[in-house]
Amino acid sequence: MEARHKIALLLTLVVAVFLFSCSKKGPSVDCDINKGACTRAIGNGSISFEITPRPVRTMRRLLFRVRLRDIQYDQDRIKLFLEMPGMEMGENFVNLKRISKGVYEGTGVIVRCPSGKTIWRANVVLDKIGKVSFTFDLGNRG
Ligand SMILES: [Cu+2]
Repeated sequence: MEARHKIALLLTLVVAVFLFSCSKKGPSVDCDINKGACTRAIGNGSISFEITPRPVRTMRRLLFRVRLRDIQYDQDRIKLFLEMPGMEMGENFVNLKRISKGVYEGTGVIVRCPSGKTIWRANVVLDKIGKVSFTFDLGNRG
C-alpha cells in the first residue's frame, strides 16, 4: 500500500472513531440538580422540580419536591417516575403528596447503577394534563 493511501485510511479511521464517540454521547442533561430547582413550562403554567439534600447522592433517603404554578390540579398526589435513559432499571417511583397549595413532596431513593452510569430522568405525571421530564447527572455521586 502506498504511503498516501495509508494516511488516507488512517484519517478515515480517525474520523470514524470521532463520529462514533460523538454519537455515543448519551442522553442530554437538561437539569443541574445540585444547583436547585429546575422548571419546565406546561400548559399556561410551569412545574418546578428539586431534590434535597444537595448534593444529591444515590442510596440515601431523598426528598423530592414538585411545585406547580398556574396549573389547575386538584389531586392530592403526583407520581414521579425515576428512570435511566436507555437502561432498564426496574420500576422506581416516588409518591408525592400535597403539602400545601401547588406543592407536593415525597421521599425516595435513587439506586446506584451497576454499570456506573449516572444520568437519571425524573418524569412527573399529572393526570389529564401531561408529563414533564427532567434529566440530570449525579456525576461522581452516582
Ligand atoms: Cu442503570
